[in-house]
Amino acid sequence: VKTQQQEVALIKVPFGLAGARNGAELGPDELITAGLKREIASLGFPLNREVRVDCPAQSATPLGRKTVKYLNEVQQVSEHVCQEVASALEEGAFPVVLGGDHSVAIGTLAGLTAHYNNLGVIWFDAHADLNTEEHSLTGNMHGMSVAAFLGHSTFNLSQIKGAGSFVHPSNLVYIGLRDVDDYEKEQIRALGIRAFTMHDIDRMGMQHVIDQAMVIAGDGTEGIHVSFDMDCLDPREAPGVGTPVPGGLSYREAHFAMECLAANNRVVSMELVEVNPLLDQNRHTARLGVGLIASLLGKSIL
Ligand code: EXY
Ligand code: MN
Ligand code: MN
Ligand code: MN
Repeated sequence: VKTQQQEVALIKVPFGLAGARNGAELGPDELITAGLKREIASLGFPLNREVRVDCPAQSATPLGRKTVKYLNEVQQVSEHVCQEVASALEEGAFPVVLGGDHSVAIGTLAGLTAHYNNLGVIWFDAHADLNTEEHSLTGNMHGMSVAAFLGHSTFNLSQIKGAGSFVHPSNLVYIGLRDVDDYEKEQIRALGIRAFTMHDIDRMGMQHVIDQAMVIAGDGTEGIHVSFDMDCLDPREAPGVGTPVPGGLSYREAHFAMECLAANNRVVSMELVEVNPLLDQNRHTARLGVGLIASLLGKSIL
């Protein structure tokens, strides 16, 4: 369990241009309104900083299919997120990055790799986010973040000022996959990435999955980053996401995973993305997100 003295750096990234629908840019404020700071304070963590990364508004970038949308905007936001994450880590804080669509992970990983030479990543998602500019069927960059930090897309960590080296695919683990493009399936096989799909979770249970995930992401690394896309949850639990896919994690499976990760002192940062208040019902998804962050930070039932 993390020491209660460690500071939490809250990094809000109200950026939604790389997603499939409008609304993810409202995610950080929604999570704050749903009580995130109260939860963090009641767990005893002082705030290292609470920053809001300046995010560009919609521009005139062409929106044609197979065109990468908003590349310049993603690059600009990634550099700002990178600086905040790296500076929080220098001060010994635990970054909690609030999206925004999942492209914000590119900046988070840039900042993390600036600090850690070898990093493990546990990626909770219905999707693999492993497309490149040429292979994406939508041009939405939230579906390309993993390719960017592995170094497989043209736009990748090496184009972000201050970023460190690429993450090694053997230290990446997926949990919750159920909507994967053909190209992404080929890549997962070719790179030997460990992926626990919904089928695997059904078969072996979350306890076994999370135990293995911590071993893989922790193997030879200096820390583990948890990237949590709210669409890993079943849409009945988390309706407020831009790209819902039926058949996802239950409330308890997701919380149990976070509780197990909290008990592992290798976790060095977390991000929670793709909360879309415009599609939510009664702030349900944001409240669930707050509960999951609290569980990862060590909140227990008793
Ligand atoms: N694979 C699809 C695409 O590349 O557009 C869907 C990606 C959805 C990505 C969401 C954030 O996880
Ligand atoms: Mn500083
Ligand atoms: Mn995602
Ligand atoms: Mn997703």
